[in-house]
Amino acid sequence: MKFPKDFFFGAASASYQVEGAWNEDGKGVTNWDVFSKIPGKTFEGTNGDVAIDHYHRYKEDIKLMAEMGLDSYRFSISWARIIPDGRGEVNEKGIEFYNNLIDECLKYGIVPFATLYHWDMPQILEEEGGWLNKNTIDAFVKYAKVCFEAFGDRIKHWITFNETIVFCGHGYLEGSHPPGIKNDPKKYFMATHNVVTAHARSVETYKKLRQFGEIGITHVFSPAFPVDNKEENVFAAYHANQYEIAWYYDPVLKGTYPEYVVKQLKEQGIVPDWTDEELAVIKSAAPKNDFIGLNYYQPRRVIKNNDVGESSKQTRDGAPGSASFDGVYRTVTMPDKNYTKWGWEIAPDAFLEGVRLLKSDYGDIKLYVTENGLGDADPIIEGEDVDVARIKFIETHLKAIKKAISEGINLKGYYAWSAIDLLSWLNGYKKQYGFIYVDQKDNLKRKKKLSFYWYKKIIEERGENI
Ligand code: BGP
Repeated sequence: MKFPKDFFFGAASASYQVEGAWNEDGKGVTNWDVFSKIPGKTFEGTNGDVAIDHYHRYKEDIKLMAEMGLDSYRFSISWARIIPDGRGEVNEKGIEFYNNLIDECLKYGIVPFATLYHWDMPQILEEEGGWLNKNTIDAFVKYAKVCFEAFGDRIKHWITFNETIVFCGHGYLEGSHPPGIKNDPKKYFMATHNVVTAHARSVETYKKLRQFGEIGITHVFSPAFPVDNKEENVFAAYHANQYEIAWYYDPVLKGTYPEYVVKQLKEQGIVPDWTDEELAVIKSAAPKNDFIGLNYYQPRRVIKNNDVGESSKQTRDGAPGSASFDGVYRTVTMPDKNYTKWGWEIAPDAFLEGVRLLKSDYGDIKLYVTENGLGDADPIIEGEDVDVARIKFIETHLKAIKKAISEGINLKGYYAWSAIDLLSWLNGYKKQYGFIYVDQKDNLKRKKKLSFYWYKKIIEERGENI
């Protein structure tokens, strides 16, 4: 079987992780420009000031993507390039940059898939309370409208937010992303609700413009599975999925928050401060949401947390081994599973199981895998990046996607993370994901990896031999 004709074989990136040019052409300072420079916050103090200089080298990069045969490129727009102070004047130079980037994609027939918010927020807004301040919702909707009006003639696929659970969880529970607040569930839930509201209002705004494209949101897809059939562990997995899947997917797809979570938040006095008007727009926008983007890296294997009193104990970024913020469950590693060098489980089968569950909960909603990939310190042999492990990783995940499609799951595209080696938020440049190698020691020179040639062939054959 070949993948369907309208299935996108793509690859992704995010503005802060690739662009650099942090203070050029009128761009405003972002929360990440500031946060990454606080000593100890990022691996070896890396930051996105230069990143991989995609801002100046986008033509070269897109040419390589075209050579690889990408159907589509997912990138994000930096809010602070478009509206430097978050809510005021539009920066024409910022519009010009993304116009050029989009036109360069279209020149090669690459479909641009844009994310409006991949975590870099104008610093001024962050200082005014960021996602805790309801004015940020108005500012975001204005920014979204500016983008729809400027680029909507050519961009027909929009993602509002990337991984709300990550930037809110790291921002207000773990303190490892801006604004660096630790263990504050009240703020965490408040921020998530404001983001959901901003998403809903942006969907309404987009549909009113009648540009006849599609709009959705990208969520982390990390379904929880109990380690065994013990009732307490089955319950732990249920609880995890209510808080980390339903809390994010329900308002976008069903228009309401999950009762199970709302009830518990009420009991703890940490229910977000929401208005009837906000709840109404969340409800009215839900049927207009066109798709969900899934960022799938790994599932979670969970058990009941017996370490009473311990919560949010952090392990390495993203690796299993920590207790949930409420101390109810914990994620664990299992001896019979495979893990990456950074301790993330490799489990294409869990993806398949997860999307089957998603279908049973949410019906036939259109899905894209908007991120999936292997973070590795690639082997370099005689100057060549021979990333065999990445090929294997992507191949097995594409196989799972193919199976899902054959079962009638509405999956319309796959975006490998990432198109090109880039800056990892907390792991610097040593954790690589790309098809294209970027030589940090030689003027950021681009070089094709083994996976580049492999993915090119997969796309040419439309995945027939997977
Ligand atoms: C996702 C983010 C990406 C990217 C990826 C890999 O959560 O959306 O921006 O960073 O994870 O993460 P890491 O670089 O930490 O391995």
